Amino acid sequence: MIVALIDSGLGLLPTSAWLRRLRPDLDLMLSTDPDGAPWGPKSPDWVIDRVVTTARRAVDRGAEVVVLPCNTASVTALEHVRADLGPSVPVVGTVPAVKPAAAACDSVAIWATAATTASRYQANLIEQFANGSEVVGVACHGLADAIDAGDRVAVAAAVASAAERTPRDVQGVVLGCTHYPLVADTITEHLPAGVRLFDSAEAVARQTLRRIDALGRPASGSGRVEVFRSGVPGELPPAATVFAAGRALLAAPG
Ligand code: DGN
Repeated sequence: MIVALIDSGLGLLPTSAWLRRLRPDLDLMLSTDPDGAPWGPKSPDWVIDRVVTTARRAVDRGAEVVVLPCNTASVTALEHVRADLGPSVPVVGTVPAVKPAAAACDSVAIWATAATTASRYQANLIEQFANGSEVVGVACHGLADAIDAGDRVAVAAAVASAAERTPRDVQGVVLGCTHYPLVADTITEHLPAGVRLFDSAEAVARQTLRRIDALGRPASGSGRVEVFRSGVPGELPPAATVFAAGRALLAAPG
C-alpha cells in the first residue's frame, strides 16, 4: 500500500521516520515543495490550492492514504483535501500537540509558523485543551526555511528570536511545525533548563496506521520510498539524499 506524505519540505521526515520504524514494509511517497516553500507566510487560498492539487496527484499515482505531516497545511487545507478526495481515501492531518503539553505543564508556548499561529484552528485547540494552563503562541519566522536550507546559522538566529519571545516561566514548548523536531537540540539549548518539548510525529504515524488497518485491505508493500516535487516525480535527489539531509540536521552540533 502506498502512503503519501505531503509537506513543503523536510518537515515530513519525523513522521516518515516513525512510519518506517512502526511498519517498515509500507511504500512511502514523500511529496516536498521546494518551488512553493515556505508555506507558512502564504495566503490560505494559495495553501489550499497547492495542497489539494498535490494530494490529488498523489492519489492519481496510486496513493491509498494521504498524510499531511504539516501543521500549516492541516490547519488550512485538511477539510478541503478530504472534500476533494472523498470518503474512500483516508486523509490524516497534524495539529500542534497542545493537549498532552497542557496536561503535563502549567505554562506552555506553541512554536509554529505565522499561518498556524494566526489560525482559528490553533485558537480553538487552546480553548479546548488548555485545561487551566497558560498557553501562548510564538510565531517562528524563517525557521522552517532555514531548516530546509540546512543553514545552521539561520536556524540558531530564528530559534534565539523565538526563545526571546517565549515566557521565561514556560515549562513546555509544543513544536507546532513539523520541521522543528529536526533541530530539537538547538531549541533545547536556547530554552531554560528542564523545558519539555512536545511534537506530534509519533501520534500522527500511529493514527495513520489505525486508518490503514480500518481499510481492511492488505497494507504490506516493499518498503519503497519515492520522493516527489509538488506531486511530480523525478526532479529531486533520491530519497536517501533527503533522509541524509534530515539525519545530518539531527546530528548537527548546535
Ligand atoms: N512543516 C510545516 C508545518 O508544520 O507547518 C511548515 C511549512 C512551511 O513551509 N513553513
